[in-house]
Amino acid sequence: MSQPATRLNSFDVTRVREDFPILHQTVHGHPLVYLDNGATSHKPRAVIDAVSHYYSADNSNVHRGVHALSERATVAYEGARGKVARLVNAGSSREVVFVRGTTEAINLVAASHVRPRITEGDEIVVSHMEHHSNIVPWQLLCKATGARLRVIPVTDAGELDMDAYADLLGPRTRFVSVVHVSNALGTINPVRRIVEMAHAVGAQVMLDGAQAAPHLTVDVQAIGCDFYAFSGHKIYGPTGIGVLWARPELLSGMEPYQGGGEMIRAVSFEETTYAEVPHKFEAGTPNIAGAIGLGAAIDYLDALGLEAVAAHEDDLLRYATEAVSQVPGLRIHGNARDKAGILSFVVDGIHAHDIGTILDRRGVAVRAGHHCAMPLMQRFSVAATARASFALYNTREEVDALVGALLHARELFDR
Ligand code: C6P
Repeated sequence: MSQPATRLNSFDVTRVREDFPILHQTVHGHPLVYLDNGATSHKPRAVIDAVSHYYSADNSNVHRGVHALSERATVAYEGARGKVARLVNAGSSREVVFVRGTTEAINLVAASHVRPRITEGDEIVVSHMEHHSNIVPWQLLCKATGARLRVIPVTDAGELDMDAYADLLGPRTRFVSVVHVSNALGTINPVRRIVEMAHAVGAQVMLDGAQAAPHLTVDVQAIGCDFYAFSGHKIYGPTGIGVLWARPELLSGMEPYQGGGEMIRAVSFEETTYAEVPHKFEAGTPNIAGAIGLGAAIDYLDALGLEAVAAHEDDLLRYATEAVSQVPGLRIHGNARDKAGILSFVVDGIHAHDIGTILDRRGVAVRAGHHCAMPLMQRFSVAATARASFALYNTREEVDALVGALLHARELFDR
């Protein structure tokens, strides 16, 4: 396995880039500048090797076999759970459920925890900056139960209106589910306060950490939340693997999400008893290679040092925010005081999709669209934005390439 490139305080991005084979290619004759990390990030050699090693040396099902390969696979799979637990500072690895991704984690909590505890007239609070995966599961739940969805407004700067949040909370509030870092604005929400305020009225809180886990140090105990979710593929791990962290006493009291093998203790036609948490929530053969790859991604991040990574990304975001101001007619959406990793913008007279296409011809990959946050786009009266999202392997030179390509787009449209 390749050794990580740097250690804390000596973040050498040139060396780091050598760990990512995919970065070294040209697109339409230009060096690839990959700024679509919010959608998914690339994988270091260590992750690719870990997945490959599992399939070439250890491939077997977990928790079932008594033979050597199955034991090795189980150790690696459960080892990955322990790494996730340490990453988010969980009390124990039993608090970590492997799921497909953030979307499945939210659906699991909605179905297994909230739905059995909610009645008509109860309220669920989300915010106006949520990804669809933190809106639609709650809408489905409200439709089925008669509960009401309440929405925290977003200010023009792209921050949550915390006074309005305080006003929304009340005796009917049962559950609050908000995003830690917005995928369309980059805003870092004040999650500790959000949790404190919800707990003060007896409501529980889930945080969507899909865009936070790649950029911030997440400490679920310090935040005080009840549930936390993130996706492996956005933190340099494989697709199809994600994490639900939950307070152990809540997990124990939750209904199973799916039934099948792995999640049972004993089955008869009269009665089935369930396995201990977290296995109770992992029916069927899990994504073993995905979990092992995620564990390798966490090791990789750990070796680089999460603080060094965050500082590097913060520098890039500040540099980019300043640099894009050279582009005539460019407006940034999302000017919160606390931001991470994401620069969303529109350019007067050029549709976001055209920006995406023109940039691509220059080798610059950004996302253009509604970013699965249509209510937020409506809030800002735009159909779409272009979004540059940064990862630990991006450089200031790549930001310069982005700006150059944007100036080129401006020229084309001004002709
Ligand atoms: N956002 C983006 O380009 P999944 O698909 O389950 O791994 O993650 C869903 C999800 C949930 N919450 C937030 C804040 C997200 O950003 C995402 C995924 C990608 O912004 C793809 S739409």
